Amino acid sequence: MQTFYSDDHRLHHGQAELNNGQLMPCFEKPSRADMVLERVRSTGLGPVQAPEDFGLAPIKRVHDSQFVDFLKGAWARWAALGRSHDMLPLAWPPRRMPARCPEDIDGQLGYYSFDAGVPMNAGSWQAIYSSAQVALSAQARLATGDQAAFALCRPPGHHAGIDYMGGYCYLNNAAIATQALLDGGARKVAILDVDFHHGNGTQDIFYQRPDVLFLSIHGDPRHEYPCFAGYADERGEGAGLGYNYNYPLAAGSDWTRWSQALADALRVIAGYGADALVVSLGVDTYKQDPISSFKLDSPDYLRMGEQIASLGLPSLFVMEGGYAVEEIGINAVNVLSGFSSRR
Ligand code: OKP
Ligand code: ZN
Repeated sequence: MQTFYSDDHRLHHGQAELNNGQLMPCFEKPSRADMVLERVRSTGLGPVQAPEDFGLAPIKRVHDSQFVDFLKGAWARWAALGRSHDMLPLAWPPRRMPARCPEDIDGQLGYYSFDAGVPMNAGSWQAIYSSAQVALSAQARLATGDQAAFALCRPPGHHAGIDYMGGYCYLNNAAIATQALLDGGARKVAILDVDFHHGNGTQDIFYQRPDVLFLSIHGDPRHEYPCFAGYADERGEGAGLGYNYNYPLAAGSDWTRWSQALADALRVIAGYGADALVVSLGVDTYKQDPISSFKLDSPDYLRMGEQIASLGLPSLFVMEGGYAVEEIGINAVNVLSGFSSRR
């Protein structure tokens, strides 16, 4: 299996985030991707390649054009105010407040986000853009007949919606790649999100569409981030009704419980008749993850990969979360190795 990766991710390095009321160093840090890359190399998973540049057009196929232009130009506007520290949003419209787009950068940061977990520095846009190109490049391997590819994306993407960022995510890499598969001839694509957190952005992007089946296994939003989406009764809307599946699980869920949800999700995917599968691969379900509450262990990720392989679908793995940095490489590559052992 080929891995796509760009060093550009290192240009993005947020200083701080709020966690349980405390300002803390960002959990989403450059060493995460470095550790996964190191494991890809040391296990001999396959060649590592730099991404091609597909430009902004495939990004704007799923994201609002003004939102993308805002992200691209935000740092220059921030810096023009004499600010050199991280850019962060501050205010959001609650119920009944008219959500008109303000004119200044501070107001627009709130307009185009749903939380404050999105620090940006001078190099962030380049990292965000390259992360999307990594996903697009890996997707292109499937389009030319490869059975699998790994997009080692950073920053991650599954919380980013049509016109908003949030939760360490700016552009939705998995959604951009999914749309590119469809534009390249796939008729139907399934997205399986195994990150600990609900993929609210991916759900948002495809909620009204029957050509993308979205399934997410995650911590119950009654108790876990992103707090406002991920309930089992969110089933899609309009033409998309019936093509969205959420599996909220209780804190403490281990492989026995988690794999029951996986089995159901795989059954649904098998019945859908997809031409390809995109996996939003977060490994923050790991027992030692510092911001999550599931109890998966490293060997469980081998089983996860094997069971995903049983679908027999061309599969694109897109890196999302995972914050136990010491084990992130072992766990992520275990999924890929498990998959490869069955194909
Ligand atoms: C991004 B991805 C919990 C804090 C949660 C945001 C988490 C973003 C996760 N105390 N903060 O889905 O891994
Ligand atoms: Zn996560």
